[in-house]
Amino acid sequence: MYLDDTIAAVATAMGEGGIGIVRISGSEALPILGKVFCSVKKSYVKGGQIENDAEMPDAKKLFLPDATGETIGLPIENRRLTYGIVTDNFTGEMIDEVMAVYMKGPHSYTAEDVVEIQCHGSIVSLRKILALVLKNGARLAEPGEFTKRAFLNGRLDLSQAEAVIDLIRAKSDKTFDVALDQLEGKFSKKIKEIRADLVDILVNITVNIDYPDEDIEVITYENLVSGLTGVKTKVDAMLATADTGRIIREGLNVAIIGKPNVGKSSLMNALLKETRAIVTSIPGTTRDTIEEAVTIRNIPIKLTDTAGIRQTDDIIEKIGIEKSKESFNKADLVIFMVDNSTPLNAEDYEIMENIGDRKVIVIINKMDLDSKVQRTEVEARLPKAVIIEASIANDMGIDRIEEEVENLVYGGEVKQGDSMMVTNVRHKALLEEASQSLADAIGMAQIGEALEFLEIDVNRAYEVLGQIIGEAVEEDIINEVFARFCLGK
Ligand SMILES: Nc1nc2c(ncn2[C@@H]2O[C@H](COP(=O)(O)OP(=O)(O)OP(=O)(O)O)[C@@H](O)[C@H]2O)c(=O)[nH]1
Ligand SMILES: [Mg+2]
Repeated sequence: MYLDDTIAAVATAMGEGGIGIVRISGSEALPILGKVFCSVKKSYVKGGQIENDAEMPDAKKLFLPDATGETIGLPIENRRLTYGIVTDNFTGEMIDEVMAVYMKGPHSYTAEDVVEIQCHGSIVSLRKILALVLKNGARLAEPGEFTKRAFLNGRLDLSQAEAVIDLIRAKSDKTFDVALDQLEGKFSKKIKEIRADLVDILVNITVNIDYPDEDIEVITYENLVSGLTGVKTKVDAMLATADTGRIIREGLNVAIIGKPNVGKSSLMNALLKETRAIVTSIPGTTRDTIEEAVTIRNIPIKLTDTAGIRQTDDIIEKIGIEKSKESFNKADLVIFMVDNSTPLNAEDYEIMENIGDRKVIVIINKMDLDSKVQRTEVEARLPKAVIIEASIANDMGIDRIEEEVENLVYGGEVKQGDSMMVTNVRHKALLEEASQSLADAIGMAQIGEALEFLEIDVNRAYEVLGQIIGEAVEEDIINEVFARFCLGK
């Protein structure tokens, strides 16, 4: 990591847009801007030549985009958008009309000097300006490097930096909210609170090990067990949100499964609110799996409609059915649909057998027709399933289905408004490790193990929690010990 060089990149999406932004960060950001940007009207610089400088106030002359060394133009003020022209300082060619802003470090995104050039959002303009900035000494930034610098410069902690990526990638309101809270530091604060609890315990342990003869509070195993258990409870409470968090972040994989002609594609269309899949009365209409993204009650969902599962000699249908089974295996949630107007048969039973213990919503569809299927027949085979009676073609039961999807995701534990959630697999793994270390430490305290052994596990928990927010470890514990106890020896 070379923090002393200056990096640049296009900060907006590479496509057609009203504006596009080239971002520069580092000590050379402002000098580079000075070489390529001139804050005067178009008429002043054309082809690098000053056409009419009569109106330019002398005192404010600052930048000149040609190689003559002369300066002209209004000075760039900190955090103030300035209108001007970007001109190639090597060839004199005018590139684009832009707005430029300079954000002096440390009050900038990266905590370094940052310059952003807003040009017309064409790939041509963006490429040319970026190339020019690079030619003037900046280095092309690596992916995420601006945020990495914000972290290395201490403006964001690690989990906040990760939240930036989540924010950018958020596809649903909920994902966005969770990431925003994480960026604001609510998540880090929680981790810091837990670590502060651990420091208290660690300090006690360390002092008792190193200075047993000093006149200090003697630690009891009873206290240790209760203290550590308190911390572990908090870690576990965070972990409990992780499954929901992952779904919120990555989306829930939902597969609609059933024998042919039960109404799977009709349900797909109803949930998408568009006619995406072909619906006909011919069994075997859907031959390939159809995947679509949809947001149901703020939950991002990958919805898959599948080919009806049955015995068939048709080669294409056979392949489709294989794919149905794959979707079934991958799904976080299975929606199993049966047709109320025909008695359950071997095909239905086989699918039910395969569902076994998995999360499932059973839809008894076509309730508008004469009943040939009893709820109890399904209950007998899938005692844990949520069963919904519906008539998709008549728009009945869709609400209930959406409601049950939501219930299953939130598991009744995490409330909608609660955005303090573990959404990141790295965080989840570290929290699990912390929880395990704490469990080990508690176990040792319960049987009165030597403090030295306990300390290793408590330290480990403290360390892995620190890794979540990217904090340096050992040193702060040491500092804390001496600050509190004034041992001074
Ligand atoms: N009476 C009635 N008919 C329905 C209902 N829902 C769907 N259908 C009809 O059932 C037939 C099959 O619907 P699809 O949605 O194509 O069924 P599918 O499960 O996707 O069928 P395959 O793709 O062949 O596996 C169509 O004629 C639908 O109009 C319902 O609630 N009531
Ligand atoms: Mg279909």
